[in-house]
Amino acid sequence: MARTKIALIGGGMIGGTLAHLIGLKELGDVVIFDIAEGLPQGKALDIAQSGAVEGFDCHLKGTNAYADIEGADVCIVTAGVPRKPGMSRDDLIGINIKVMEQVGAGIKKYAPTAFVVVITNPLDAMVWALQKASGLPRNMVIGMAGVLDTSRFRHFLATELGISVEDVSAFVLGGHGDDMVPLVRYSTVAGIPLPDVVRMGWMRQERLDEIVDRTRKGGGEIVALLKTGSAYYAPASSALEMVDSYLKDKKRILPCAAYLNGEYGVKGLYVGVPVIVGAGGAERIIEIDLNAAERNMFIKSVESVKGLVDACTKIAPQLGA
Ligand code: A3D
Repeated sequence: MARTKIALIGGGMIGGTLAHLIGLKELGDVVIFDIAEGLPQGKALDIAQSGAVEGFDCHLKGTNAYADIEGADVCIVTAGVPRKPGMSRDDLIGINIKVMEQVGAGIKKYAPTAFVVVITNPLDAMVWALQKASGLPRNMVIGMAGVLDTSRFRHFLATELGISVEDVSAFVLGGHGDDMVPLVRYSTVAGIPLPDVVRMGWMRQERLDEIVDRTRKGGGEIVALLKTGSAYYAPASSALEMVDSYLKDKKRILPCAAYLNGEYGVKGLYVGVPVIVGAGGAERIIEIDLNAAERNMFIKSVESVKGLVDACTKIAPQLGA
């Protein structure tokens, strides 16, 4: 039986964390590709040596050659630059669109049947660019953001209520920006919708509003603390939840940036929505009912994504064709 091969395109903070987690979870063998010479090789060797202590069998290779990702079952893309304090995700577009063009060409040539998860920011525009540049089927290219955003929401809620994070389920829609849409009505504590948690007197409405706001700005809070880059532990865990569902055909329903072809009234954009992730990649988009306020927030978020994609097509017109 062939061993699963996972290619990490970008071996920086998230790429290195992904490689270590993949080893610990024995999800597959790992190739770390990066343009920086020595970095992917050094990380691969370091993590491989942790296998003896942790007791995992995983072949790891660091490389500067795309040929080494040949035949990968999964590619996780973090190549590019992250935010520094004072920068928005959108400030990264000029550099990262060029990176997506290179990465797309590499994946097209060497791993055209892979399931691809994009993490590079600004996420909803970069996953669009990567799909265009690689020409891979749209259902096989998705973006990671919603799993991370919901994990932040769940963490804040569980801490506030003093309960296990396992009993908090959260729902986030829209683009991965500060105007993302945390859906309070569809988020629950042990099955109890958050509006009922407020009605029961367990949490004040103002406190819930503060948590929603903190979730929206969750990435920026970490950038301000770290000062030299952005979050990487939770983003890596979040991407692997999606990869795990693909590799094991679990059919988890996960919030992912998926290509919309009319769903939610949106056509031709990648936007965060609930998706069934299985062996067929993004197998089905779940359309939930939105009330007027939720729909307005969603439309605003989609407008932001559209603005970013328009900016991409100005820098790289060949992608828009
Ligand atoms: P970092 O540690 O800088 O790693 C990026 C790596 O990409 C570096 O090792 C670079 O050498 C490498 N790289 C640059 N250009 C290329 C290229 N052309 N080909 C191959 N490799 C290249 O960043 P990071 O790992 O902290 O973050 C990676 C990306 O993820 C950034 O764009 C972040 O903004 C983004 N990010 C997204 C989320 C989401 O939730 C969507 C969360 C956190 C970070």
